[in-house]
Amino acid sequence: MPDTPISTAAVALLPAIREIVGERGLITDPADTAPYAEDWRKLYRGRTPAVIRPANTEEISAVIRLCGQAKIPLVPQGGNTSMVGGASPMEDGSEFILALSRLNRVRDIDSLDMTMTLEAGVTLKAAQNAALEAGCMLPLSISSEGTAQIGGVLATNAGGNNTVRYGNARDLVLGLEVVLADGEIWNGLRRLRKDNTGYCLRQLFVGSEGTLGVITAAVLKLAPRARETAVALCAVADATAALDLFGRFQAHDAAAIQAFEFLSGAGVDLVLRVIPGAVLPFARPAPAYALVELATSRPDAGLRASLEKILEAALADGVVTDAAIAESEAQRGAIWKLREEHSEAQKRAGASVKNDISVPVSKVAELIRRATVACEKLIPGVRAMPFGHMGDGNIHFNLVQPEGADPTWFLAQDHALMEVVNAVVRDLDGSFSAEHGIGRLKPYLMVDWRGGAELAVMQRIKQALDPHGIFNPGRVLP
Ligand code: 2HG
Ligand code: ZN
Repeated sequence: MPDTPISTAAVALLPAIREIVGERGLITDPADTAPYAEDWRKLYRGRTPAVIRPANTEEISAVIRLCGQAKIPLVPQGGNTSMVGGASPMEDGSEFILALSRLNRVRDIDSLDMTMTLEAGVTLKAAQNAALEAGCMLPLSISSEGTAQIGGVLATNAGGNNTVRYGNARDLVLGLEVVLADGEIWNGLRRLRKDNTGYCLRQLFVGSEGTLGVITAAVLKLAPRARETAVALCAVADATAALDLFGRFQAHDAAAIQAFEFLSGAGVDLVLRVIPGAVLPFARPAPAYALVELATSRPDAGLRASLEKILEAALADGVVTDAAIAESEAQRGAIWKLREEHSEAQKRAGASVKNDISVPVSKVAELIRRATVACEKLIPGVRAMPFGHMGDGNIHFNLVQPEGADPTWFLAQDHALMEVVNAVVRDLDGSFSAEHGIGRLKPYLMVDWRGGAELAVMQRIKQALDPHGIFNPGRVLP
């Protein structure tokens, strides 16, 4: 822990903040603030004078007004599941954490409008369940959905497993309520499918990672609930074969593809080794796997039959070497477990460097092949475990430290590894941050990747909306 003093200016503000949020809304004991100040990956151990937990939008507005006047920065935080330190305070104790978790009401669900209005602190899982109870579906699914909260999901424009069909969080947002830097509340909770009235403000806040305003509530689009789902795990020789398989599903019935995920053999082996209860549904491990989920809201769509037909043809053509179709909810869960436990398994295997990258879908196999060669050349023994959302072109090109290597040494190689991976990404017209955002980890890359007019416009927007730099300073923009 650094021993610089916690910001005295921030501490001086605490009595006034306590007046607004009450005793229940303020955590100041360092033992209690510590879990909020550390990120999920334990890469950032920050400090904060206090975690502020307002009970409603009005309290947030009053707190922000106060912090704006005193120019004390705030780090908005939802479920604290960021992969890039976007919700972690700095080490110098200069920033408050603004936790949204007490704003946890689903305000309204309308199954004719197919919308839900909910507050920022509702977990994604709770939102999904509420939609299901109303006979609809919230079609956003990420591995951290049990903990991640709607505010953070929107502020980071989360993507996840269903982007191939429904787009990212951005594509599901119809309206927002946001507290601005001067404390004003913008109520943009409209439920309209068409609304061409000037600039689309809500989309400015989605993906801004808490640097432009604090999202306190949202209206999300819902989808019809699936009547039939079919899931299969397919053993393949490599990413090229997986992409071939994706093309076959797309050609047959693109609209039925709910998720199409790629898994490396090394990644699945690791899950099987370190995650209790993980089971491979094949007699032998394969070099790689594709996980496909089809879903439809149409009755009698014959999904299972089309899944079998496509897999039979792919087996006959040698594109797939083995396939396991889930026969029950339990089997479906077991297949998804092999996918969803990748992050946890990699965390248990020591230090890892994450590259959350995207390329045009047609280039995914080339990306994996070239980036693997480049990383193995740079660090012999490094364990490339690419996985993720092949159907939308987003791969988590994660690198686990060589067996027995010093984790601190390996983590110090992160920029070098990211550089060789990003050189391939750039060559393939991709992005260095597909769905996890920029956070504290990657602002330095913005100059090179988004320099010139694009970065200049972003900086002007930041200056206009947050003139005193109180919202998540130093994140996103360099
Ligand atoms: C996922 O797709 C998440 O599971 C996390 O985006 C990916 O751990 C990762 O790198
Ligand atoms: Zn992902």
